Amino acid sequence: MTAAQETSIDDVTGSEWWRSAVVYQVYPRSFADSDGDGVGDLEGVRQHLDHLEALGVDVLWLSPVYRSPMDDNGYDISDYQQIDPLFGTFADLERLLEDVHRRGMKLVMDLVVNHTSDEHPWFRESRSSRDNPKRDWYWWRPARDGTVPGEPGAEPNNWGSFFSGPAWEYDESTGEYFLHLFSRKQPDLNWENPEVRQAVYSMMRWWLDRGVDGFRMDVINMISKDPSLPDGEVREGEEHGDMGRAVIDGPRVHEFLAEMHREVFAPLGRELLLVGETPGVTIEEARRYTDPARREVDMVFQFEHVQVDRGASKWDVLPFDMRVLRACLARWQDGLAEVGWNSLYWDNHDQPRVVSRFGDDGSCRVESAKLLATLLHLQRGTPYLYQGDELGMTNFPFTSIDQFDDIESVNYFHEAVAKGQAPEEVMARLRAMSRDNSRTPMQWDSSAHAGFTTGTPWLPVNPNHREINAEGQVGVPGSVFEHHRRLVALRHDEPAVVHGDFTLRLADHDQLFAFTRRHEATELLVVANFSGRSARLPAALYDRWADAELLVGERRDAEMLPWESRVHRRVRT
Ligand code: TEU
Repeated sequence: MTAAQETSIDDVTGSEWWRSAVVYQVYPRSFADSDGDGVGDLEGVRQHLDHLEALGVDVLWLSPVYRSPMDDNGYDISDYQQIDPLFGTFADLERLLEDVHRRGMKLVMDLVVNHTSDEHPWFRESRSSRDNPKRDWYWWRPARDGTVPGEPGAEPNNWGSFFSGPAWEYDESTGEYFLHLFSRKQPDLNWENPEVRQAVYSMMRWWLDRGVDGFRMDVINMISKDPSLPDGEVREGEEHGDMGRAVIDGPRVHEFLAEMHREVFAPLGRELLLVGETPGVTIEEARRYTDPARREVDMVFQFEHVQVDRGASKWDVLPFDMRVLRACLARWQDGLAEVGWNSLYWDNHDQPRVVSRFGDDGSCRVESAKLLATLLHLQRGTPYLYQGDELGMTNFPFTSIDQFDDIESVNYFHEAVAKGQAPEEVMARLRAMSRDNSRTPMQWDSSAHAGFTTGTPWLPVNPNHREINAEGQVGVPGSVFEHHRRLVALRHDEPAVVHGDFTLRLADHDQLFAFTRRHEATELLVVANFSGRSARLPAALYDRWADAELLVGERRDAEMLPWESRVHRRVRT
């Protein structure tokens, strides 16, 4: 544990330590393979904790490692209290947890309780017969009146699944449909049923009793559905209705989260990190979820900033406009300034790589990766780094649908081609937006499989790993890695980064993304030339800051180079 880490976590005492923490997300399948089977595992994570410690991060968020048929790579859980053999054993998890704690870091697990796998014993019982005691643990409904069960259009309502097709699956043996917002192997749990909630809470206590330090809660704002399950609006060109408001931030969601906090977390009195993944959440709702006085969660993942370059669906790719992104982020900074707290992220296992998406993954890859890092780490909120962000990893040059693994991408490809769309056009959208872009193996070195495995990687390694890898960056001045390390240290050393209020500057500038953070006598200026052309700093801003201390960046010129970013500090005496 570094001295900086020792002070920082404790300078925000007690239950809100996470305000000065930095979280690192590991997608176990793609991080490091210790047994040569081509798939990452827990021992692989443990063997690379030095990398996280060198970066200075405080928390490791582990995407699911529980027993799963892997229909959605672990987000379909068949046993919450068992480790899937693909990732190792429970002893491996315990060793990892012990090692993480010994290094002064914390471990947050992924909690996937909006749905289970259809191979989970709860669902096996539920589908066994209409009068099984667990029937109401899931959402079962008869076919729509006047239809032939099992026939297209007979689904109880017109909702479409996030992974293409209808959100209902017909079960021949019991003659009813079950709801699945995601894949048909991910049936939704019925949180209206208190037995379901109690079963989930006891499972959470089981993990907390074993020392984990919190949860990232998967699609937690979808657990409360409008019990009337109304049809959704069918947008033009769409086959199915949009479940939207009937499942997102539903009528009892805050009641359920307050109950969970009261029954699971409050009795422990421990310093946990509770982050909710909340697609479609609004600022108003985010304030309700994260207001400490309401005792629900500490922060949420909002999605507006990762939807600025798409239309109604993620595959409806639109040109990226920095000004739209800047305005969106400033809105969330202002919206949660008084109440609540932001989680800050560019990437995760569901998003394409940000340097390819919002930056320049060509000649200015390093500069643009650093700029994106500066803007992420210096906002008000808790930063989340996704494995590979710290190296400036890019999207993968997919050439064939056979290279894809992600159920969302593969289903979309076949659905779109079946609708007559040109395969090459669909491939272009997948190259831009597919989740597999961020799931390619971690690039540890320039060897054959980037040091990820001695076997055959489950997903191809990005050919640019020869240039982009940890071995070539850790300890190397000017690297993207060292830039992230500097920014993490700044959050630990400079209270203004944690507590400072946020004020957007140059709100109408076409190229510059600038804001100040002010805390007590300290003011920070963050200014970034978010474009591939040089940009001149307006005199008013330049004259005021040019001679201030330069915390991040090498240059003080009024002219900013393409993708250049700087952080200045001024302390009023
Ligand atoms: O993601 C929910 C979610 O919002 C994403 O599915 C998103 O809609 C989509 O991927 C954007 O392309 C969570 C998990 O992060 C994701 O990996 C799972 O597939 C999903 O829930 C179901 O558990």
